[in-house]
Amino acid sequence: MPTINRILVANRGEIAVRVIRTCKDLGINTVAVYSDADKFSPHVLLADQSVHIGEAPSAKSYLVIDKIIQAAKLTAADAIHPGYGFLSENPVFSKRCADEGILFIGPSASSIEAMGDKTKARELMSAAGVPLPPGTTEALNDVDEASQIADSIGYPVMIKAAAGGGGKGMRIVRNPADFARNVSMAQSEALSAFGDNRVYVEKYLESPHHIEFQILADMHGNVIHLFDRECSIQRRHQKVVEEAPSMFITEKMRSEMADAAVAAARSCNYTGAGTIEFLVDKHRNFYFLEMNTRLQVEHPVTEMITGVDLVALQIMVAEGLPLPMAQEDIKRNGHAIECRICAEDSFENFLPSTGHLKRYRIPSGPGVRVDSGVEEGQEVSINYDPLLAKLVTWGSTRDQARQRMKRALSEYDVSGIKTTIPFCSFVMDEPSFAEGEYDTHFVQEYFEPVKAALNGTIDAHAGILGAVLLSKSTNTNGRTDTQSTSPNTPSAWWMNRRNMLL
Ligand code: MV4
Repeated sequence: MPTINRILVANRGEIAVRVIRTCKDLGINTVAVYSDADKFSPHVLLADQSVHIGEAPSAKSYLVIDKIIQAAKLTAADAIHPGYGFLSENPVFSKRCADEGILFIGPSASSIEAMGDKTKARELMSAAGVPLPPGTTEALNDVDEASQIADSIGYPVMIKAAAGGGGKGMRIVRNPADFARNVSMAQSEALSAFGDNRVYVEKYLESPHHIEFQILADMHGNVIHLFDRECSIQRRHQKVVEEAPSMFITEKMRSEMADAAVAAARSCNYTGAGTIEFLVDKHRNFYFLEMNTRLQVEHPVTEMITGVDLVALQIMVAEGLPLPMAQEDIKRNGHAIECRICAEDSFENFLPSTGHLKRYRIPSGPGVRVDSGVEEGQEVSINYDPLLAKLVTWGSTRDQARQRMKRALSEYDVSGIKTTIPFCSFVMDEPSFAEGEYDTHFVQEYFEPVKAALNGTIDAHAGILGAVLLSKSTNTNGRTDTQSTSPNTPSAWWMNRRNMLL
């Protein structure tokens, strides 16, 4: 069994920092890679070693497989953690690591490939008995035949790119007369975006919930799930606020969806951490959407309610060790909410905001976790994802987590660039969120009208939302619970061979 002594983290920002922290907990050496723009970034300062890999644009640094492999060889790293984005779901990279004798901390190239092809994924899920939105599992060839299929599914339908995912290359068709035209447009869009013109058709679900399950699989056939996350608050297919557990599903559904998620992971011989995304319609029917073969941005909400370190477990299973716990050992405790703190102007269509981080003070206190990838004084450029940090709060109840989030957002002090902090404060105070009754139309339904009203009057930042942001939350229920109240008391098998607590 390979033992990992040194991990190269092929990423930057908050996720590189997140991974390095667990490596340190486990006594594993770390290597950071950095572009011209990241010479003094936190992930570089935190790692034991660092290797410069090129110019600021990611196409010339973080995305160049040869440079990452070269850096791993130079530093004698045994393994590479890809984080999310960049090379994390690139089967060529996973394969290259294997060929070079470097452990890729993630699934095999074949699992990544199978789930990256959305028609292939639908085929596998269908065979595994996982419910799918009605539609085709094969790419559309003949438009007339496809049109008949759409008729039998019933309108509205959605045309999706086989090579797409995450909302890229999708079209809603509400009317049979528009079908053929939309198929050919979708095909040419898919060809130019992905170099693959295959598209398929699905029943379009109105106002669904986006609910996903975290799974973990080892190389010994053990697959477990770590419950669900509600990710319905999105704008332009980017999640902004996530929480665990979902308020929408019943315990019976939770257990059915968890079984489906485990079956989905088994169907592609999955190993490592993965996420099965589902759409849940208003009648509470659930359908497989896609599988993400990486650690997700929103993984901390799962960590907060289960007390598990997902990165530590990714490393263990990559080494070939069996999962140190069984399904029945995974318990839920309390509620967690995550707000994505992005360098974006929420009031200008979430346009990326760049500049000098003149002031950057992060919140802390009971039930607060901040996974941040930037520091005061840094430049925020357009070269990378606008995610600066994730603010996560835990509470023994959902409302305690929400009150703590309001307090933490009000403590967050950023100047020099615009962030999604005021938007997140708006979400926390919006009654539909406070009640836990919202779906994927949240931003459209509740934020857009408020924004329009504000833009019609005064500077939004000095307006109502500014007041919300500045107001200090006083209600934390007088409780001082922190993560340490987790019931997941360590027992002997929770200790790995490094004698570390997971
Ligand atoms: C859908 C859908 C309705 N019906 N598929 C797929 C990727 C995701 N980011 C958007 N996707 C959707 N697929 C069917 N059959 C609605 C969406 C969708 C959506 C899903 C989750 C969260 C926000 C969304 C916003 C618009 C559309």
